Amino acid sequence: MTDIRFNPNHKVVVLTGAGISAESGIKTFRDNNGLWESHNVYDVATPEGFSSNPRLVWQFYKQRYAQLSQVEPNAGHYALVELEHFLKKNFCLVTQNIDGLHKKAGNTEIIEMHGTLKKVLCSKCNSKYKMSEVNLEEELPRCLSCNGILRPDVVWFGEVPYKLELISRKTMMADFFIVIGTSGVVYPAAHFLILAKQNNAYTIGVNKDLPDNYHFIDEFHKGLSGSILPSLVKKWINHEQS
Ligand code: BJW
Ligand code: ZN
Repeated sequence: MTDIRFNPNHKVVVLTGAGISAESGIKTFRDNNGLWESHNVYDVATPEGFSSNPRLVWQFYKQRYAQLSQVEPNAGHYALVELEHFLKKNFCLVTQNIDGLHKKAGNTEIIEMHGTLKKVLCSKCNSKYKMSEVNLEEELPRCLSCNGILRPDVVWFGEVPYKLELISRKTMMADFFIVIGTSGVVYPAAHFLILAKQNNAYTIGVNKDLPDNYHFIDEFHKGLSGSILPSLVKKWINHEQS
């Protein structure tokens, strides 16, 4: 394994998935006890599911929103704050998570490619509101300006994720691309690792199991991100040997 060290001029892109929040108590999607277990993915995470049963979809996302007030970032999230402090503008954090834990930990430059649970979107006029401004007692929250049905501002299957152009650009310029806690099953997120490799980045994986797209990883660290990421980051930024 290469003994890599970052310097502040290195451009580093980090892509995180549900695994980084697992140790905060948020269930991942595809592990055995995953979130989707009692729900068919297509019922709760597609525009078609929302059209046919918006109440069920709202029930699902209200539960997940309520959970956010009870969870805290873990050591894996905080390690990425340390990395951002070291790299400053050369650090780019892309997350598929909608839980806001990277921001709560203290990262500032975060691209939430699958949206966020903190906002809602009008399905009719596209107005956006904070989830905290919405009356969640209502079964189907409504838009204040057009009375359309509001929906969580998240990206469902069949929809185009946010900021793809920006993420592609950052990825193509990266010296290092680090994928943490994502199964590599969902595209286009899974494609960024491939794009990074094609553009000669050194690619690093951190996961408790090998992801689907592991062929594109140069250096893999098997383990729980909350346990192993803090010492990896310290080593990468040369604070201490470990
Ligand atoms: C740990 C750990 C610990 C656990 N430490 N590790 C056929 C082929 C290819 C693509 C398609 C296809 N058919 C359809 C598609 C497209 C589709 C897709 O990819 N489907 C696949 C399932 C096949 N994609 C889309 O529809 C996307 N849009 C799209 O393609 O638009 C068209 C287009 C785009 C661009 C260019 C041109 C056209 C949209 C995808 C939206 C995904 N949305 C969701 C829901 C978001 C809202 C919500 O959260 O409710 O996003 S689905 C769900 O999956 C969520 C996640 O962000 C996403 C990824 O999951 P993630 O994060 O990888 O979690 P898990 O559970 O899968 O994995 C956890 C990992 O952590 C595991 O590896 C564990 O080992 C690990 N782990 N504990 C370290 N402690
Ligand atoms: Zn509206």
